[in-house]
Amino acid sequence: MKTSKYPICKRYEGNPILTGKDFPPEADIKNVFNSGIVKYNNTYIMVCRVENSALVDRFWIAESADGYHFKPRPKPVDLPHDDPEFKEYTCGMYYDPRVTKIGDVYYMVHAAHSGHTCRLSLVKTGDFKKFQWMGFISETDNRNGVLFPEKINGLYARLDRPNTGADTGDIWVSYSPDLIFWGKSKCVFRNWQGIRWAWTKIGPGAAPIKTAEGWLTIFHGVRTQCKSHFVYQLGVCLLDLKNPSKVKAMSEKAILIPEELYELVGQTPSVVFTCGAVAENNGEIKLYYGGADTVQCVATTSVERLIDACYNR
Ligand code: BMA
Repeated sequence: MKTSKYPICKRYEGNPILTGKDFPPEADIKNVFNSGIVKYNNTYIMVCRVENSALVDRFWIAESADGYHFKPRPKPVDLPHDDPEFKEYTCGMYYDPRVTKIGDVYYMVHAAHSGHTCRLSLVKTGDFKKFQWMGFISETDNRNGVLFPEKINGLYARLDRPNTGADTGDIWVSYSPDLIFWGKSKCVFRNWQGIRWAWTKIGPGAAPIKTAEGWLTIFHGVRTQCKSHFVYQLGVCLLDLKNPSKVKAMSEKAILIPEELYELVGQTPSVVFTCGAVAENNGEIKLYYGGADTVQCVATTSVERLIDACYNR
């Protein structure tokens, strides 16, 4: 295997950037991780996944001017807890929001969990003050979905991970004329294709970033270690711009693996998991990720470095 002297991702020395202690004490937040992120009017808006000690999940917005120091708003996002359909399929559990800007609208695909297992659900906002729930956009057994930032061949597009068996799954692409009805689904790649460290399951992470080389796509890959526990790492690939079911290149190596204490120790040990990244105008990428399902972290890399990684340079 070829090796580069440059690390692919550099962890921020102030990690973790958010923990439960940063939220108002009365909210009793224990864990904050796997948050969505987007830049809105020069402010970094993080849609945090937070959990309290009763294991109730909420989305809670935290804002930052520099992408590293975040201040949570006084209250969590108000999603329609009382909508009968929303209630039937969420039982108070919704998580892993992935935010994508399409035109002037910000869409958030997230997992919603109930006795019916997990479905993808869609929320939209124009200003991060009012949120509109648009409905469920998958059947059960699908918990990782992310929208592309623009239509492809006239249709909205998304990557997701329908489970293809007990605790296994591959990355698929689907298309939609209206973001609600999805079809033309194709498998993009399977958990054993191209990478040796993700034989259990793979799923999309951050919204794909458009580059001249293709859609730069950061994903998670999971392996079952010693038959007992999952290890979650992050990988990167380039998908064809016009036909994202085609993988143009993929890094053999993981771009981030659990190594620091805050990634190895927590409510789920050995997990780095991303729901979002910000690509800056100068080519830098801030990659936001959850550590051990407990804390929120960030690392930096660049479009150029990730494209090199995809070609194993
Ligand atoms: C996945 C998701 C993530 C979580 C990860 C590791 O299936 O549920 O929310 O971070 O497992 O536990």
